[in-house]
Amino acid sequence: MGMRFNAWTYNGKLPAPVLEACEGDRVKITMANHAGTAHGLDSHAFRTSMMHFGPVEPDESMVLDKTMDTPGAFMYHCASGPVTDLHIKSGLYGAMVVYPRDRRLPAARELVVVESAIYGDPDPSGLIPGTSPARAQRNDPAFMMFNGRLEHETLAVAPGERVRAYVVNVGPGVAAIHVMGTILETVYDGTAEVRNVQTYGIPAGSGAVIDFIIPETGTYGLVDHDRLSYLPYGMELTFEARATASPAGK
Ligand SMILES: [Cu+2]
Repeated sequence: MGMRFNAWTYNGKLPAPVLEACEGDRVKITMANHAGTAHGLDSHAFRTSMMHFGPVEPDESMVLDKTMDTPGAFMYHCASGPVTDLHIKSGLYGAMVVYPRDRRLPAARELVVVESAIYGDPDPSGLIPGTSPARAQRNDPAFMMFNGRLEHETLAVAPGERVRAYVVNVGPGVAAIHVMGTILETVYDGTAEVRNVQTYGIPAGSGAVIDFIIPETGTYGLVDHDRLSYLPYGMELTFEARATASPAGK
């Protein structure tokens, strides 16, 4: 049985569209509120007064305008005063990637992974009508997911290929990112670089860039090792390495 969720969205997408910029770029984001209640937009990539993040009333818009000075995988989300938590948990979140300007990272097959949760229960038809405020307040998800979906196509990779995941954790809790079948070769977290870790913790509201190398033909799975109970719901990104696939950038 498929499940559907009446999400609140930016641009009709769950998660919201990936925003991409380079370090040193001047970025201008206009958020027009077409909904019936006040919303905002807070990107963690910005160093600016939080008063610029909204909220704005229905039929009004706001503009964020700033030069990006820090590369990384950042969360962005609704900012609506005291009700912000409920707005985020209803679907108003996404990833913003700021690429380094001068530093060239090794060629890799890249993907964005946004971890988040649904805080509502499906009716008999499989429809989750909205976020349960009680569940949201308890940080008590009905289930969790990657990239707003419970079903994922297997990703084809090649033996020896480097994969780079821009991971953003919306929450709740710390995402324990692990790739079954390999070791995380490099994790970029702020200016820190960690090498050869089995699992990397990303707290709610944060992100990291995670490189791993596919060691040989076979099957690999990116999971949250603390959320393996959601595996039956499809909370895994699977990589299939066949000898015939060609690596990215080659
Ligand atoms: Cu909102």
